Amino acid sequence: MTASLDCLYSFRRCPYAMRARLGVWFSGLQVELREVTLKNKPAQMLAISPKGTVPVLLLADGAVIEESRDIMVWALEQQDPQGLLDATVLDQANALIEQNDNEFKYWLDRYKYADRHVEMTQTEYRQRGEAFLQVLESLLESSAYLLGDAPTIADIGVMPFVRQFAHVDRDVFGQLPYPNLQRWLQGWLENPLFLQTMIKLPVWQEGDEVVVFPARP
Ligand SMILES: N[C@@H](CCC(=O)N[C@@H](CS)C(=O)NCC(=O)O)C(=O)O
Repeated sequence: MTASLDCLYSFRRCPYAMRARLGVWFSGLQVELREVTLKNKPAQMLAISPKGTVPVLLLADGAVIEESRDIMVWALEQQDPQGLLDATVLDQANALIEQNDNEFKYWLDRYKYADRHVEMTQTEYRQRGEAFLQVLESLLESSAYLLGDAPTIADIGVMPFVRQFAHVDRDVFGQLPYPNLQRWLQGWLENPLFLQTMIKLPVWQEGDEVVVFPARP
């Protein structure tokens, strides 16, 4: 039965892979999960997606989806029991994900690896990234999630990146004036469903037993 599962190549700590796993989790679907290491990507993954980034989803019919955003949408368009693709806020959700991917990620990388980008100081990089955090903070002032009282694709699409930003220096993040964002992030980090998407797996090798994700009773 598992032979027909769609197959997700993933890397536990990659924020793009996290959002893909969250999309699958919220859809209620199950996939085969293959944990990879970026230093030694499996030939099977590179054969279907030569650009060599994770996540990559190989569908049972042979089609390949190689962008994390498309994987979230693919999963949720099939099944969306919690309404993450809520049509009334979808444009806003897409705009937030675009700002995350095109702008925030740029400053996040420089904040995280400031020693490799000497044009500005780490503090300046952090402050540039905070422009996006301020947008999120103002949204979270009036609701539990970014676009209302329930999670949407915007929450799962940006949360792994905010998490990474916070983890650059947790003390600094804790002192920033974003109490609602901190509450929202903490809620995700403690959420059993998120912990389930962060389960540690051995690196996949041909011939391994299939790992079904998420494991559902
Ligand atoms: N646009 C891609 C970006 C994915 C991406 O850049 N993933 C990183 C890991 S977080 C990666 O695979 N990098 C390749 C490498 O480090 O060799 C997506 O959304 O899926």
